[in-house]
Amino acid sequence: MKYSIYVVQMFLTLVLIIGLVFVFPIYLHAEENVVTVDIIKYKFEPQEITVTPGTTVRWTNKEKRQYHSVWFKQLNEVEPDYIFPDESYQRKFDKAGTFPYRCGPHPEMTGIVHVKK
Ligand SMILES: [Cu+2]
Repeated sequence: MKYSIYVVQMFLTLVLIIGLVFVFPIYLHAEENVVTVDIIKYKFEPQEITVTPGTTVRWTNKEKRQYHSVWFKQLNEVEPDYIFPDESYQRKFDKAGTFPYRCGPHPEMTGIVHVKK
């Protein structure tokens, strides 16, 4: 019985070390290259952005009440969850290209992410 507790302790310590060694740098790295877009007054602001490959784009809903979504419909994706005020949605762009998107509930709200080396 004592032995199994020791094994469990060893395992948990190992998980913790692996977590610190591998997960923490990934988290730091993700914060390195972030471009933000605000969603305010039924607009993506800025509406058009150009980023380098590997950049994470983070959209934050700055409305008082209205929810929106960031939907890359032209990539044949399903619409993601709505972003409510003060919430954000983010996505990493690894490949070069032009990525238009829109808001699900408001088709007139559109934006473009250009990814260029
Ligand atoms: Cu919207």
